[in-house]
Amino acid sequence: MLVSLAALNPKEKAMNAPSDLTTLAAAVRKAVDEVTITDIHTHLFPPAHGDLLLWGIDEQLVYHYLVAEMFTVAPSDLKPEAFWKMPKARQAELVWDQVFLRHGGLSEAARGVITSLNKLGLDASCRDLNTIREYFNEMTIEEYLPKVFELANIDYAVMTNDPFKAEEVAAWEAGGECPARFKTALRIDELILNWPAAARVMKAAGYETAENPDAADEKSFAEARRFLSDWAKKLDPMYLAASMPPTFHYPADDMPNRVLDNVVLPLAAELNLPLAMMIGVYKLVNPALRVAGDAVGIADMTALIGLCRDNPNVKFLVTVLSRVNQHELCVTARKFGNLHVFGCWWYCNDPSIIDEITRQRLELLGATFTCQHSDARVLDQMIYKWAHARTIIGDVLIDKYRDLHLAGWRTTEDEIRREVRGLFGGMFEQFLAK
Ligand code: RAT
Ligand code: ZN
Repeated sequence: MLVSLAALNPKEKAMNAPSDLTTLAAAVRKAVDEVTITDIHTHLFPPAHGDLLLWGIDEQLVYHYLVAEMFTVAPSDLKPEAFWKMPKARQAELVWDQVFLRHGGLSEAARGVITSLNKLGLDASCRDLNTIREYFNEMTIEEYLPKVFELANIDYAVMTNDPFKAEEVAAWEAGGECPARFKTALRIDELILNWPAAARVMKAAGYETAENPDAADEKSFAEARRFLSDWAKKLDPMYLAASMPPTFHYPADDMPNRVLDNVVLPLAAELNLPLAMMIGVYKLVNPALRVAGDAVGIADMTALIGLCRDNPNVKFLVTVLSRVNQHELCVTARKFGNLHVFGCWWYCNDPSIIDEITRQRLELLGATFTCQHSDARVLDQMIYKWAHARTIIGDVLIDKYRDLHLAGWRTTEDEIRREVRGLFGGMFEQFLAK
């Protein structure tokens, strides 16, 4: 007769746990390989949003991570201004030539393209971009979208939906279906960091917001709350989100703080919507590179302490860009139950850093955080970002379960699967439900 593990008492459970390190490691690897992932932060869009949803080999090659890399080796007569004017196919060819053919494709972003092609069944070793393009030319998004989600084994991906971007607003206004595979997040960088521009957008949409920060009074803030709340009704977002510069301080006497205190935080509390903050980006340090021109800086983590402490009724989802800030982030999360740590963001999404950060987080927080998000801008990237993440995070977890086993604890396969799902999306959902 089959005995359900759930029906066993704790001692019986432990007796059913893997008893040697090889079986334990195999159970952890299997759990990580098979877990269904919730991708909590991406830049993808529903197919109904047309060109906003990027996919295919040329889009993969012009990913800003690779464009920045290409410019580190491109001939000096290739100027960014000229590059941006080229057709996308030509830009992609330049990246293929410079990054892969001439310089070996060793970076994480370059390897990622190869992993995605490989998992799709394509042979990148042919080195012929046109042959690879044929596969995508024959593909429709209706076929491709489910294929990618299935290959990556993702239940749903959270988008980044910016009500301050005209093209995104137009796409929502045009209606069209949003598949259940996509959930929304309301992006509000502009509101927090560039009040005059945000006020102009809100005003044009019929809200009475004064552009001049000095003239922004309670009326303007109430209108901004109404704007956000109307968008929240329209999109039903999972959270509000913004990326912040390393120079962000809280509390402080500046406009971002006034907007946070008068608009964002009260609304987040009222709607029980977490505020996702991605902290540590210096935008456009090299403006000519456009979206590829952002850099990293060490942030003031007392700002996060202030936010969590002074706003106990608001939940914060936080990731930081600087490797230096990772340890402080973990310690802060140990102090505040309204803070959930997620992802190895952007310049931290590299195997060596994911390995280090994930170990540190497990050691300080246990399996209570969200270990990764893809940040995919191109649909195909979900394939490699998650394939690579599964491998590294699996390696780390095998070590951590081994250490625990050697200390004398016995973990069942059910428990391993529970914790792994928690790390790959379950804890995020639990935090949201808090
Ligand atoms: O990681 C990235 O692709 C960045 O360009 C940003 O999009 C960042 O993730 C963000 O959401 O601001
Ligand atoms: Zn992002």
